Parts: sequence; structure tokens; C-alpha cells
Amino acid sequence: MSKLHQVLEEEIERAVIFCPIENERDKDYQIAEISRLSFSAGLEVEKVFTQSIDAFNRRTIMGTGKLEEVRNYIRDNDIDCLVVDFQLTGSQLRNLADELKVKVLDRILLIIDIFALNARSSEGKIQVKLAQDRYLLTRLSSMTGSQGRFGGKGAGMRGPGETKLELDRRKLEKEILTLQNEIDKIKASRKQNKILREKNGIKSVVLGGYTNAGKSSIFNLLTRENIYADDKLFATLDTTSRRLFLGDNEFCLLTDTVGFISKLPHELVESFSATLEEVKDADLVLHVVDVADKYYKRNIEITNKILDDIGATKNRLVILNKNDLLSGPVEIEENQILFSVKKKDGVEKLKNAIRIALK
Ligand SMILES: Nc1nc2c(ncn2[C@@H]2O[C@H](COP(=O)(O)OP(=O)(O)OP(=O)(O)O)[C@@H](O)[C@H]2O)c(=O)[nH]1
Ligand SMILES: [Mg+2]
Repeated sequence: MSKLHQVLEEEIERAVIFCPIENERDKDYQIAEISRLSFSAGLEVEKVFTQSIDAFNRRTIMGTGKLEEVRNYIRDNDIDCLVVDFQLTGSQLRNLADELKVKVLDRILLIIDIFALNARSSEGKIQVKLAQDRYLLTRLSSMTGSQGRFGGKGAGMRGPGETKLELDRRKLEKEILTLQNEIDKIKASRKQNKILREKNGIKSVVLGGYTNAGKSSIFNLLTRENIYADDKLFATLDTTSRRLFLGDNEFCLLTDTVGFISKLPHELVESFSATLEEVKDADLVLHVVDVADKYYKRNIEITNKILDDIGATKNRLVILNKNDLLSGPVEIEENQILFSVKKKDGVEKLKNAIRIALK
């Protein structure tokens, strides 16, 4: 039986990206996002190929001419891996790997892989393992017996912690049940905490937002806790809570959480339900935005949609972070606060706004 081997050390692999373009208007955004994701998975992107979704080919996603172009490039440039910015079926993954003779990662596997790299706490690891198992289970029939594509090392092959990924249906199903049970236990203990918190009148404030916006940095600045912050996507997977003093003997519970991204794979949304419930149940969501990101307005929309989808309908406050990187003025709407962790700019204003929002 084939196994996915766990590789903990980051290996740089040479990759090309294929982006099916659904909407010409979003093309630059899509390319920028998938390139950053690939970088965060330890891939060195050598070239990005694009094609309109109209040229869609059910068997290999890209049309025959494009397939030839990609094949030639891969052969001539010693490429290890193809990233496809799309959700592929098991047979599409197999067809592409057979045609191109390289490892193929779709958008979902790439994101799950970054999560696998970053899972630290047992809760994070359980949730990532569950997402991996769900991903494998739905593509199992096409994956077994194919030419070692899911063996080997590097991106797409990593397992959280000590676990090894196995391509065995019965084992996967059993493991999924066990993992779900563990997540149910986490949720139950969270519920218990929530009841206690409410009984004691302690409000909960959650940092949410697009990945890499600066949530953990803000958490660290406000609570002086040292949480891992890095200029890579999905640096945080674990929820961490700390008291945040607001002055006048008042305090709330501040929680740092996982970052969001467009088209968050449903395997991850379902597997990270314990974390997302924390966001949903909060009295206030601090929606952190990297205002220096060229696409920040788009990122605000994406985060708002995810927050709506998970039912986080309560109070929201938008923090326009990384203000120090701005060269010109920016328009600020009501319930938005300009902030900079780097310059420690906006701390008192933010605490005040939190206090008012929690009243
Ligand atoms: N220049 C500047 N950089 C910042 C600021 N705040 C955060 N950063 C940097 O932005 C990067 C991402 O910060 P994190 O705090 O890890 O972001 P996050 O939102 O927690 O990211 P994920 O956990 O990956 O979703 C890090 O390299 C930070 O040092 C800021 O105000 N100014
Ligand atoms: Mg973080």
C-alpha cells in the first residue's frame, strides 16, 4: 500500500502554477494569491501559466495546446511540481500527473499542506489531520496504484505531528470518526468555558481576518504574549486566549485565531469548526486588515463573507493595520481604526473602541 511520507523540514521545490481564469478582472489578484500560497508551502515559483476557464478541459483542466506548453516548460526547466489554482477531482490529479510526470497539487491540497506545516498545538494538529483525511477519502479511488505521485517528499505530503498519512479507506474512515470525537470534546469544553465566562460577565473579543494581516502581532502587542508571527500565510492555526486590560479595572478575553483566505476549502472549514465556532461566539470580532496590501478592499470583502457564512453576526470593528507602510492617505470609514503594530500606533484608540463596542 502506498503511503504519504511525512516530511517535517521545509524543502524548497521548483514549481509552476496553472491558473484557470474565471474572471479577467480578478486575474492579477488570483495570481498574486496563489503565488503567495505556493511560497508559504516552500515552493519556488518559476512560472505562472494562465488560461481562460472557457478553454476548460474536463480531463486535464487545461486545453491540449496549453498542456503541451506546460509539459515543455517542465521538461526544460527541471520542475518538481505543478500547482493548479482549482479544486481538482482525483482523476484530474492523476491525469495531469500522468501527462506531465511531476507531482500535482490543487489549491485545496496546497492550503491543507500549509496548515500541516504550521500546526503546533494538539487542537491544530487534530483539525489538520481531519482535513487531510477528508481530502484523501474523497479522492482515494483515483489515487491508489498511480505512479508514486502521492509518495515522495515535500509540499502536499506533509503530515501534522508524528502521524503518517495512509491511503486505506477503512483506516481513514475510522480515523475520521476518532478525530471528530476529539473535536467534539474540544467544543464541549469550549462551551463549558463560555458558560463560565458569561456567568462572570467576561466578554470575549476575537481577532479575525485575512491571513498575514497582523492578527498575532496585534495580539502580542496588546497582551505582551509571544505568539508566532511570520510573513507567511497561515502562521497561526491555534487559538490562544489572554486577558486584555481595557483600563478602569475592566478586562475582556482576547483570542487570536487562524487566518482566512478566499475559497477556503470546505474540508478545512468543516475540520476547523472548533476554531470557527470561537469566532462565531465572540461578543466582538476585531477584523484585522493589512491596509498596505494592494488588494486590501478585496480581502475585507472575503473576510466579511466568511464571517457572515459562519454566523459571526455580532459586533465587528475593522483594524486597518500596517499603516506605517502607507505612502499616502487612506479613506477611513466609520467603525474602522488606523493602526500600526510596528509604530505601536492606535493602541489606546483601539482599547477605547473595544470598550465602547462591548457596552
Ligand atoms: N510593517 C508592518 N508589519 C507588520 C505589522 N503588523 C504585522 N506585521 C508583519 O506582518 C507579518 C504577518 O503578521 P502576523 O501577526 O503573523 O499575521 P497574522 O494575521 O497573525 O497571520 P496568520 O496567522 O498567518 O493568519 C509579520 O511579518 C509581521 O511582522 C505592522 O503594523 N507593520
Ligand atoms: Mg497569526
